[in-house]
Amino acid sequence: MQFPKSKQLFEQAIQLIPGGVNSPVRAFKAVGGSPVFFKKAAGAYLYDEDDNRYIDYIGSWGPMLLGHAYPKVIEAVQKAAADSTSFGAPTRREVELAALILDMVPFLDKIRMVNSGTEACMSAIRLARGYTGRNKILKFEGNYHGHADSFLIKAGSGALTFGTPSSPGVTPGTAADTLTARHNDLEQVREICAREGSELAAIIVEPVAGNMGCIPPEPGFLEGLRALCDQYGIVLIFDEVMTGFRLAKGGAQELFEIQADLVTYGKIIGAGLPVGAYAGKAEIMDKVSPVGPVYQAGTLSGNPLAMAAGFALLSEIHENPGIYTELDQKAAYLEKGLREVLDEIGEQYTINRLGSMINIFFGSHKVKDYDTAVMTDTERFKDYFHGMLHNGVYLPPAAFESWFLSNALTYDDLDATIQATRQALT
Ligand code: HOZ
Repeated sequence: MQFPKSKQLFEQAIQLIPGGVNSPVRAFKAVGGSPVFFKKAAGAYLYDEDDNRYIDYIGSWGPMLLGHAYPKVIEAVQKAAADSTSFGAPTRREVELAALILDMVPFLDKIRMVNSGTEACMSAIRLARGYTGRNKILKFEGNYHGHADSFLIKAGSGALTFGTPSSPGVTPGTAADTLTARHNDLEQVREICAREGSELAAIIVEPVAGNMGCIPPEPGFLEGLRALCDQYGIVLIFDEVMTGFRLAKGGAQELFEIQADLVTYGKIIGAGLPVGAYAGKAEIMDKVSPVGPVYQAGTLSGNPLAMAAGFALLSEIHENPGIYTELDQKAAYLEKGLREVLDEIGEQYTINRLGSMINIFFGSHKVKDYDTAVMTDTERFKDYFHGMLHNGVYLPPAAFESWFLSNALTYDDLDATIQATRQALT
């Protein structure tokens, strides 16, 4: 496979954009080489500027649950665009999407649309602080909640990949208000709460971590967080930017039957357009301006294109809940095939999977938190990544990212991925 046009574009891009990219993980720094530039995608396939085709396992980091350029989504966006791309005033589409989400997800009374997952998480902790009158929050090592200052403390995703999990530019004062605990370590959370529980406004967690690879919760972890939040009057926030509508119609709350106080969403509620939202109990949400004193605003919030796209995608899911079984079956098939190949060639590995979130870690130890994720063999992942790329499979260009399957993948695609794995690693 050759990438001359991508290489040329990257050379141009690095003169114009820091690192040549608008989001760090895309730069391929974690895997080496030069990033691929894409020009289009359809269903399960990506096409680069050099007309190479790839089976896609990123799905724009989650939202392409039904595949790229899903016809009903495209039609909805085109129709909405013809009516204007932005109003900065209320529209019917915001009400329709809000109603649909609140209908699909259990335990939510009200929702506020914003423009990204970062904004959603940033607004959710401000709201938790305003609601409780407390300043501190607790997050988990290797969890990534976007790039707002409060979250760039032991963060996952690109921050972890590039060795800057706690970023310069975050003031000591802000950092002091963010406590961290080991993911999946309820005992440590218990100790922190015993010490500082009455000062904690929120505990925020990725219910299935996806930004240090895929890490499902240990039994009792999420339940334990719920109980501690109840005991100490702390707002429990599920960051469902990755898990929302991906693991179940009602996200992690439905899957684990645990009620969070607030949940945050990102790109999937706009079918990949720039959007986010935070939602929860009316008692808390009614503290948001203009009904309450906690301020948050935005001209692009509730953007009509994003609302139309999200409504089309989520309606499709709502009407066809069997999608989750199909996705789970496909992911299970892929997992089984990958295990067979990896065992056959004697590779040391761990596969973590929950529903359509999955990834391979190289190294044989269990991966359940930040420390065990960073112990994995990232050099081996680099070989694997490039081998897969050359065999027409596009994986996340970093070891510490979950893969996301789409229901557009066929069993032939999954077989091709399993075969590519054999070729990439032998
Ligand atoms: N932080 C994202 C993955 N966890 C990557 C965003 C992007 O590069 O689009």
